[in-house]
Amino acid sequence: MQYLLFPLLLLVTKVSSGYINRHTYNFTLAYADNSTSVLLVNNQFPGPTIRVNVDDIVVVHIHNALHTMEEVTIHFHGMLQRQTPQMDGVGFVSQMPIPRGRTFTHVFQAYPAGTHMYHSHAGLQAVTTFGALIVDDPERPWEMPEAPSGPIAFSDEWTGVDRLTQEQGLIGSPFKWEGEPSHLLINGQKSFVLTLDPGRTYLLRLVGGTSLSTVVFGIAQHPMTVVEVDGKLVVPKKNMTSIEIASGQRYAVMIETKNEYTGVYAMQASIRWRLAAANSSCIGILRYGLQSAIPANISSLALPSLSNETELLLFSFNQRYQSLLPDEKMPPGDQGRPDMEIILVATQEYTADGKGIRWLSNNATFDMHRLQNLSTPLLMDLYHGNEENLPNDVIYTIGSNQLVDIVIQNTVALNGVCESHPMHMHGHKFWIHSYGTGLYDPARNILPDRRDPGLRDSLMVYASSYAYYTPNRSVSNHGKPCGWTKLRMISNNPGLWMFHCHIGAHSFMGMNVLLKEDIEHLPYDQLVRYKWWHRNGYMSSTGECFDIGNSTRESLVLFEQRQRKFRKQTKIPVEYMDHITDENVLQHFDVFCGKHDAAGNGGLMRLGPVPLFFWKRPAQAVEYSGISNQLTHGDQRATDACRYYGALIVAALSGEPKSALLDKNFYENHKKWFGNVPLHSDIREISQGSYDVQNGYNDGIRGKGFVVDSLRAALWAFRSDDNSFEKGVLAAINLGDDTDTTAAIYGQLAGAYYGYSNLPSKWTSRVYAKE
Ligand SMILES: [Cu+2]
Repeated sequence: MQYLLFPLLLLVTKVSSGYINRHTYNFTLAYADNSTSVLLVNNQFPGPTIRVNVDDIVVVHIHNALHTMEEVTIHFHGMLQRQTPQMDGVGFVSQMPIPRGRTFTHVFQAYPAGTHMYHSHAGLQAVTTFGALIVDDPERPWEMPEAPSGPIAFSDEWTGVDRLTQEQGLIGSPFKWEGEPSHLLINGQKSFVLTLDPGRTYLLRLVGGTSLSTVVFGIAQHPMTVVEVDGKLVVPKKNMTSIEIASGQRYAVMIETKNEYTGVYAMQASIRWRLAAANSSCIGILRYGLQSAIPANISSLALPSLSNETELLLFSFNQRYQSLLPDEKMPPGDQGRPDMEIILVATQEYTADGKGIRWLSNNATFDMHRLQNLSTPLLMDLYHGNEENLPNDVIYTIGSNQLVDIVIQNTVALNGVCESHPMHMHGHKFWIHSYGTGLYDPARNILPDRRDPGLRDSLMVYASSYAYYTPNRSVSNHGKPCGWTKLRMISNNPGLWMFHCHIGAHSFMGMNVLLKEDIEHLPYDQLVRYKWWHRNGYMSSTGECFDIGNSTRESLVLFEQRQRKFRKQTKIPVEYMDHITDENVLQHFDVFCGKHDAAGNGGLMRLGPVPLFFWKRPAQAVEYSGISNQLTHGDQRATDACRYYGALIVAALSGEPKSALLDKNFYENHKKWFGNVPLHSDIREISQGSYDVQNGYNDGIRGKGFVVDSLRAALWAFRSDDNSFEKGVLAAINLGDDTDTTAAIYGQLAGAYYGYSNLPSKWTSRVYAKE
């Protein structure tokens, strides 16, 4: 019975070529008509649904078309952003917020499959700036149809209050509460009508797009079977008359429509866990086909029976959703214990002036205003080895591939009420290890309280005491412990990740922390991406790999062979093979796939991103420039050409004049960057000026595929371009032979030196797929 779901899933064996599709979406963010604060995606509410297959590449151009100074970002909620933490959409953390008139392009792999969402991660914009993101798994399709109208998204709405005024009040002195929502909405409507056929089984996707409200949802006489939670398959939970859906949570449920020609039933979403919201609910209609007439007085319809708070809490504590898939089970730890435990005590306190209010985690508040003076996002700072801007009181550093437990300890707020908090984790799924009332005890609350909890990315920290309905509430209870939740996760995704309350107001008032997770450069990851490019056209401007050199191709084929062998030895599941980040594991993998005599220019022509990434850390830039080459080309001359050229690009970015770049003592002048490791004599000769000749081709300069020739030719073009990028490119091309590569090598240094604005616009405007 437990594995009832399997007959419902078509388990298809993999026959495809592994072709990865690329999907492009254009999102324009602008205010709704006649509003200066209701922010919409493409003038739709909810925003357009993104729907792709698992592992597809998703490209989303986010354009800020606001006429005010308000900035925006979009977070893809539920996407793990493996190897793309810079695409997570958190302003000042993973990227700079997008200012007026500008566009930010997200490129990421759709993973994992399931029901997800996207929403603004700035201020309270997400009240109206969100939409569903559905990732299908073609190898595991649902056998039943989905509602033709698409996912069902819940949201709350404030009428008559301006969002910007709400934001000011929440962090102002004195504090002013945003107020309870005026309505709940289903798919943006007060009385949404869901039309289904009778006598069928449907899959409904439910998306918690609320900003404040936790809702409980049901359909009269249509019990639900929950099959997916936060995008992960769970052991089907049958006969649910109502489901709790907190902000940021997603569910997929099956319902059966009855065998009757016409039928009209009430759906209802009601607010839970808020004092002032007892009578706030939203009624929708389920009808069987257009032939079913909706009664004029819909209040005559019988309502579904929805769980109250006590029932919801007991359900979560005692009837946890469980993982369906065997490889998604929670590790037991060493005698129950993780490698690392973090306890976050959430408190609400007055600001120093006694008038403002903030949420704190372990006595530190993290509202985004703390970061507003940054000019680079924190993730970029970390990549550059610059830690001086990090808000260290809210950052928790975790090592690679650790079993990490995080406990969120709830406490009574300033008004004497314990609130419930739907917490959301970026970049990871986790297991809900245990729940408790009162105070967490690290010495006693060691073992999980349920078997095989499901993986998810959101959890509730309940008010298990001092809830709003507790009699004799008193502000003197402020700070008392009132319940906790413990999650367990594996730190297997390098990046800088938010963990925060998903209630918009609470996050805005500082209820956020950051997890900093091991973000060193991994040559293995670089090879994986080359492999994807070779096989699937990953990041190619045309969507496919065109023009690959022999050495590079042979190296990538060898890499795939080594991956297969490594898989057999380590028993790592195939779907994890491209995402290994554990350096302890990777030290047993030989990433140098280049032949010893491969001295072509393949490593040099693609070098640019490496020095650009590391330019603030020159020694690493030079070292990784060499390693980057060795992945596919084993000849020392090719490696040293890349080390030298990488150093030149770093020097150009650092503002050194052309005379310093072309100085015959460049190596001596930057010896530290090279770790005192000398250059091969052929490359040293070039660095000492062998390219410095008048007549190019007639003086022996050749644009050949041999790396020594290419390097010399590119530097000759740079030396003789009269400070004109256009002239330099043409000179490189006119040498003949491997024309495009010589020009590409020239362009890396010249582009870094002259800057984008000095490239000929007649060229930049015509770059293929430049967005
Ligand atoms: Cu909260």
